[in-house]
Amino acid sequence: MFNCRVCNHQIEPFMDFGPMPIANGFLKKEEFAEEYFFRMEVAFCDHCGAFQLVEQPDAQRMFHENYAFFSSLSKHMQIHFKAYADFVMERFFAGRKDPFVVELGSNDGIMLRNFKEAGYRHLGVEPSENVADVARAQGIQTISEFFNLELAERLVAEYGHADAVICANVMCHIPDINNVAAGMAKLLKPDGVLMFEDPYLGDMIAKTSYDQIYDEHVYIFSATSVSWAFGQHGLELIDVLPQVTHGGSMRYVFAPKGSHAISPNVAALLEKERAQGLHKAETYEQFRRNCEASRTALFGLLERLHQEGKRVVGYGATSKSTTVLNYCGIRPEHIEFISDTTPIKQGKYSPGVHIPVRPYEEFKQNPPDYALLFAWNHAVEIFEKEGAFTADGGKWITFVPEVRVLE
Ligand code: DWN
Ligand code: ZN
Repeated sequence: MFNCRVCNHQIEPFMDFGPMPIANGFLKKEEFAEEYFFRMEVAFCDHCGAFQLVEQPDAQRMFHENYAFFSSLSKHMQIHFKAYADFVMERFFAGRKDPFVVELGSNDGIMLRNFKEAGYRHLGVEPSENVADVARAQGIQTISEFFNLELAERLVAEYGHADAVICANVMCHIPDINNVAAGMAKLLKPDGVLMFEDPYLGDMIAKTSYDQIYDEHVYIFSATSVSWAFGQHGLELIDVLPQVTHGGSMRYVFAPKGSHAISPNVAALLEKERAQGLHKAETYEQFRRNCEASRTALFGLLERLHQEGKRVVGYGATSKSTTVLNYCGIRPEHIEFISDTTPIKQGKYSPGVHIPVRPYEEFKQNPPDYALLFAWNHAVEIFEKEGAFTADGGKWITFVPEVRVLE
């Protein structure tokens, strides 16, 4: 038993992924002996609807001066964040006098650069110094701190209240959601808006995309769970907008209660979540069985290809791949290397199972028989540029929504 992180009710974990390393903790050989592991179990709270990790490593172990994820490496994500920024400016900034936007977890400035270019007052809050430095180098105002109620009070004193507080792929990383929600409510103007988007529970359940679960993702949200959590802090859900990013995400828009009209999208999504059974323990039991079947199928396929002497290379050393590799018991003999375009990951080894990560050029120069698509959420962008691999007889292995070789 443990206490729900959101509402404090006693809940029982329903699934144990076993010992897991830090998902973005790509490491050197000499660091193998010291590698940190935690027990990754997940629980669903039938009181507030929160799907959550039972244990999460300390934030400093995950987000630090060597954080290995740079948002701007994906062209499609650059386009996505421009559209997100346009949505905020067009729908909420029109007619406002000198609006001020604060982004939490602003990474390398991929979203805020759009506000900067449009001449709006902006501030990024990004705890990982190395990615924040990339933003600062482009003139995007960024501070490197963890956001909480105390920081919100300091920001109000220094910059005034915000017209919009925005984030993407950040809220689901923050365990003390109550403190952060209180801080966001404090930072907002009485008619301000708060919005965030994160991987969506409904998609994860429907696609058995269990690789969304790793140390950094302490929650996988639904409209039901976020409206409960933020409702405790005087905020109400005024709109929801599904996104294709990260394999199926949801953008939630909140505002101080009574300050904005509520879109009919909200009631429709809450109803859809009930119809999907997101409020029922049985749904999560079935999800666990689906994950186990997916694990058996992927391991079986890689084992067979290994015995047949085929070369398999991983495509994209994602955080998500750490869950897949460790949960499925995949070993270096199954996967020759993982190709990735991020310089800080190259020359290192994947967390836990220690498969080498190599520059993309090695994939191009010596294409394998099979590419295991760990970055499946970027499939459209990747298939666009890998036509030659497929044309030359290369095959793709995917595991979402089911394990299969794409012909
Ligand atoms: O929530 C999070 C999301 C936003 O980003 C974080 N917790 C960490 C991270 O998760 P991820 O590592 O699973 O994200 P991606 O975007 O799926 O990672 C893609 C990886 O693949 C990057 O390392 C870059 C690489 N890549 C590549 O080598 N070639 C990506 C593309 C599109 C490519 O063509
Ligand atoms: Zn709860």
